Amino acid sequence: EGVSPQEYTAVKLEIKQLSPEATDLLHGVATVQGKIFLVAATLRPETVYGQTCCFVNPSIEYGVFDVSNGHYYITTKRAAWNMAFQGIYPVGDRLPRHASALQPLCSIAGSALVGTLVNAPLSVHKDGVRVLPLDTVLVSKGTGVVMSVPSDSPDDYVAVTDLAMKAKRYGIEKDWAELESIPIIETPAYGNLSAPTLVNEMKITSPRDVSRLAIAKDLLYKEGHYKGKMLVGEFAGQSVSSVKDKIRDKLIDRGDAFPYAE
Ligand code: A2H
Repeated sequence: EGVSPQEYTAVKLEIKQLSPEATDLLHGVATVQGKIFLVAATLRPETVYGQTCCFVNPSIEYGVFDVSNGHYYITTKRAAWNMAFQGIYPVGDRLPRHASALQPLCSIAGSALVGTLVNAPLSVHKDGVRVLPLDTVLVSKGTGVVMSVPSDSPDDYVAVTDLAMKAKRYGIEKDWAELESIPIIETPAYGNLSAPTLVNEMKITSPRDVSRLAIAKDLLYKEGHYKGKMLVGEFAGQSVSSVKDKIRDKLIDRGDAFPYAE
């Protein structure tokens, strides 16, 4: 991590149907009435078109936070606290003196969220995508919620492949990890499903192959950003570098995202 702030796009994944465990938990919290969102932090907002699922770390304790417009955000407490300083929660000048200014309405373990169905804005999967467990999701980065785009992220591709293969062990339905990846970005070096192509070329088979996944991620990030061309959506045919910010702005205008830095 460098010294300059990381500018994320925080993508709002509205909950369409809570998992049974999360339903029980939130049922008791009378104040939670309205729209609940899992908020995913991404550096590649142009990949929202290809979202096929959403990752949480089963052992992280997330919080449900009141945005007080009938909206509730689920993120790590750490991220919510950062967001409070960025004006995302209406705590005003109560910050930073009183740490209690922003408390979650309730806590919820990532494991309890698994199986929840969320809306993925602009994704080709209009019926929603599932929340799946991934223990490499860090509590110390972003919101602790990751939108999964297996077509363009080596980490995501290896993770969903592993989840589908060991669905029983993870306590998930196999189908949840197997929503189809459709081509969303074309790159000269790795074609139109660049992450699967590169991961298979490099013969990476395990999510625990962290060092080689980091290399793949680096290669693809550069290739996708500097040489990628959009294949879907309003900006199809244009270069990723020229439309990345436009797609981010579009998500923000639609109320599907907000800027988040840390
Ligand atoms: B990116 P950086 Cl398609 N733990 O979004 C682990 N990973 C996290 C995280 C956390 N708490 N929070 C965010 N991330 C992921 C899309 C994407 C991403 C694609 C390709 C590459 C890529 C879809 N997943 O990231 O360490 C999120 O995944 C490669 C840089 O802050 C986020 O962007 O640089 C990225 O890592 C942020 O990583």
